[in-house]
Amino acid sequence: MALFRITSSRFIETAKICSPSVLLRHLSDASIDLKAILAAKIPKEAERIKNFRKQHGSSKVGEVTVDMMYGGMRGIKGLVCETSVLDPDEGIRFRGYTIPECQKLLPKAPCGAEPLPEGLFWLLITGDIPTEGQVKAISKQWAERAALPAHVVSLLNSMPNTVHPMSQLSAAVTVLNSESKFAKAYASGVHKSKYWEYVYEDSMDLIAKLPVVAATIYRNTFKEGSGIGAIDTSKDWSYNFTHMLGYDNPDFIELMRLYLTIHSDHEGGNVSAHTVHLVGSALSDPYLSFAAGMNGLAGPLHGLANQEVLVWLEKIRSQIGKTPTEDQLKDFIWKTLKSGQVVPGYGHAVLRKTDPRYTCQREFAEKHLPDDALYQLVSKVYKVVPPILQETGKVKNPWPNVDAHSGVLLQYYGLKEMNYYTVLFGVSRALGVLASLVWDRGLGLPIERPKSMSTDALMKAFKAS
Ligand code: CMX
Repeated sequence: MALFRITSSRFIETAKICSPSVLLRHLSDASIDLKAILAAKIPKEAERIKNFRKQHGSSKVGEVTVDMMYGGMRGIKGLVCETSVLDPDEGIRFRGYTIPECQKLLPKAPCGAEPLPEGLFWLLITGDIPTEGQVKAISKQWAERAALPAHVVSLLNSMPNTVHPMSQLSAAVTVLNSESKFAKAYASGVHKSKYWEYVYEDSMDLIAKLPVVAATIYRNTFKEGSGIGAIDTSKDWSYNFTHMLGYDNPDFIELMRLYLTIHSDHEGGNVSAHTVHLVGSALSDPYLSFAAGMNGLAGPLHGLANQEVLVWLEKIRSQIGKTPTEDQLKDFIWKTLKSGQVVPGYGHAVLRKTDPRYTCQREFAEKHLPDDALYQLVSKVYKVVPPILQETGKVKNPWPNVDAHSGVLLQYYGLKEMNYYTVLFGVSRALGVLASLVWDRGLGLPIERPKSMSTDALMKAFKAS
């Protein structure tokens, strides 16, 4: 309704002075203005939540047990996240849409088959499936906002290539906060009802700049600092990113569109999403909040698992050979477990079935690289690992997650530097966590501060010792 008001008032104003074709252009200008659309949605949603809290603010959602407190807060429902919901059996839904539904409904590049991540961002931040025009407008904005300030370029160029790409990403994003419009507005005393507008501007800028940062890291670290080329403002985000990395195979660009779409969001409690939300709640600007999230993504139990999977597969190939038998694989997996290590790419804190992000990458492999030897190995591992993890009797989810499949696809297209893989995950994760951050400030969520207890105090509460 509010959106209609914005559109129709502009319509009436311009109706007095414009020809019909100009009127149509004004109408469509309003329909692609993401910030205006959010400006209409945020107060309505804030009002809906206010009324809900008035009625149900003291209703209970669940119980907290002692095991939950010592067990990584698993299962505690203590966060609100609008952008996506993770069902243990079904997997992720982005604003209610499954991955296959997103693949079908979101706009694609000309002649492309995979969704454009710009469309997923629009869906995450507005809740609506975007039109092609809306997605094109986002591609254009991101291309136009992509330039890096000189000090970030010189910081990246001064990094020795022994610094892990995720550390380079985190450092570059941290110092990019010199550009934060939110930090400047806050310092100049902007009213808190306006915070979200500056967080939105920073988020759009940061998403636009991330591929340039990430491609610079890649070319500096692995390709002897051989430049990244220019952004083409008529092309989409993934096209430009893949080209800046130095690749132009159209199938690889399609893979990147899929990759950057499916890694974007996994509801609110995972380490990277939760960290961005938590740090943002202190009103740290989006650059600082996102950098903090990237430091969490860089952990081997979270995003770095995509690197670990490739390291582990390479160990199999070097120790056993390129086509191990099932029995040889079983021995190797048991050896991994008995040496106190995890099988990377398997298991999940919430999922209890094969991750649909794994499945859609498997489908991509079936379509584009069915005979690839490494893909054959990944498929064999998929057959052999789950029964073994089940046999341990302790692993709650023996099935593969997203990280078990992403590396093999990148290897196939020539991006073989496995310690770069988590950076790609990070670029995608920006879409979800920054969409959420805009809403966090739009809804005026307070600083996050759960209560902790000492073991002594807990024991006292239950008269235990
Ligand atoms: N290999 C070996 N052991 C595993 C395992 C795996 N893949 N997954 C779980 N376990 C073990 C746990 O280490 C734990 O052992 P202890 O009781 O000895 O501490 C036990 O099984 C129970 O763990 P769980 O409840 O099943 O799993 P958690 O919720 O604690 O942890 C996760 C989830 C993802 C950290 C874990 O499954 C794991 O370490 N997997 C491998 C790393 C990985 O692929 N991470 C990527 C996840 C997706 C992402 O965030 O990108």
